[in-house]
Amino acid sequence: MNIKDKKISIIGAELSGKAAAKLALSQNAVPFVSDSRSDIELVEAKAVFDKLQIEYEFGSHSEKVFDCDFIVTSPGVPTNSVVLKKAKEKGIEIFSEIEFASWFCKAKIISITGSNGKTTTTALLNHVLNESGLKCFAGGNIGDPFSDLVYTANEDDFISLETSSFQLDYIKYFKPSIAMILNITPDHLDRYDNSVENYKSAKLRIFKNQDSSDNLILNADDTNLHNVTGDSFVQKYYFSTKNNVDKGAYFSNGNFFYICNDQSEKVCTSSDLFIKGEHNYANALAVLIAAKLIGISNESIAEAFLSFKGVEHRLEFVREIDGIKFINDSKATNVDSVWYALNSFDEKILLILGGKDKGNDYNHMKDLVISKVRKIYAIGTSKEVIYNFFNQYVEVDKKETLEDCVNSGRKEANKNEIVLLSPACASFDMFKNYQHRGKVFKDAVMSLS
Ligand code: UMA
Ligand code: ADP
Repeated sequence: MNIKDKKISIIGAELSGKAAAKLALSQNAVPFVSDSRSDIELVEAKAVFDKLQIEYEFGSHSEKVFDCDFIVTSPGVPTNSVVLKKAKEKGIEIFSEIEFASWFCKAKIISITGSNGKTTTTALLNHVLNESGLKCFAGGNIGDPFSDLVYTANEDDFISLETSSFQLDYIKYFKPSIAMILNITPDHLDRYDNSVENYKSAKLRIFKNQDSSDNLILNADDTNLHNVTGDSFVQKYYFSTKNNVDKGAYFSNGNFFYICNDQSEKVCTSSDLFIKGEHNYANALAVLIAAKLIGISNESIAEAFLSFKGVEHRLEFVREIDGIKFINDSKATNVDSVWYALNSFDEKILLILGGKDKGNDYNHMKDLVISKVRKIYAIGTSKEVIYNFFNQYVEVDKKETLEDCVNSGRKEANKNEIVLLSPACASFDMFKNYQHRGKVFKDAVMSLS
């Protein structure tokens, strides 16, 4: 794609915006970055743009935004924001940052989406490929913007690309050689007019440009992913932790199997996988299919599964004191991920729940809470909703801070019980992000005597 001298307006000056602006510059285009936040909040971006002599405006989106050939938008900018609505009215094409980056990507893209498990799966796939001697880069929603990766990744390399629904909202030609949809459960409904269908449609866009030379990996256990491919010619593979599948991978009697052309083979066993829980078997099965399609040996897959120790803030063991385990699952920002967290333990749990609610339906986790949770500590702006919903089933204490929850958990948990931060909500009401929330939790746990 030749974008020399094209005027590109970039919305958002955080990770995606900075990376897209640098990429545009490297292609001899003329980027202009616009962010609605003030320069006091964007000190780092200002320094980057000043150094590279990239033009920008902070504080609001002026009419200058619309004086361009096209717009590249950051994932966090809502589709119904004034700036994007105006651009649409004016007939200006809008592309997401991953769409833009894909124009310049020589490496093979493996794009991973889903409501839960994206980061774990992206990181595990990256690990398996690198451990087996291939060159793979992980990026996208996981943290390093796709635009930053395209310089170093060559034709023979791979990009393990965590892809959010926000990033898929504005794709046009984006065409991964392998795509995965891990699951679809309600999340981010505040961004999709409270419509699960709208949210699902965004996720399904991942394979919209794939053809018979590409592969799509789907979760057979998720009814939301049944009969979704319509008349697409993409090669379909399925994974299941519950039943056998005709083509793809499944988990049975403690073993991981791969099946293709009616030939089924055992690849490895559950003891080869360090990360635990049924949800991680599902993530591993999706990775296994991609690895087999790429031609990685069963031995290499098994070895890499064992040496992958998981990702911070996902059911992360923090400390054990007097037989009480403290687990950080700060990344559990929706009800489904908490369901899987609760399902992963046999012990009784004191659960820290709450934050910024994105439209949760707590009915889905009610039964597991009744059977596994002894007490809930409710925090954040959703604490009243949580109290009102769960108080009839289990004891709920409303707390002001995460430190209060940790201190109470230490006092009130018995030996062989778990204090689990798995909040089912976003963190932004009390913290910078989920990483910050997880760190505050871990610091509080580490300072317990
Ligand atoms: N902004 C405007 N105008 C608006 C709205 C926002 O200028 O109308 C500006 C904000 O002032 C801000 C910038 O846009 O400065 C923020 O953009 P952003 O939120 O997209 O920030 P990035 O740093 O570019 O982060 C994004 C992803 N963020 C979101 O999707 C919300 C990061 O995923 C991702 O790691 C990063 O790109 C690199 O690819 C984070 C996330 O929370 C981790 N993702 C969601 C999730 O995982 O659930 C989808
Ligand atoms: P994402 O990037 O999609 O948010 P993560 O790998 O960061 O996914 O995990 C987010 C949360 O969901 C964590 O609490 C984790 O334990 C849980 N989780 C991981 N994989 C799955 C899965 N396949 N299904 C449901 N929950 C999962």
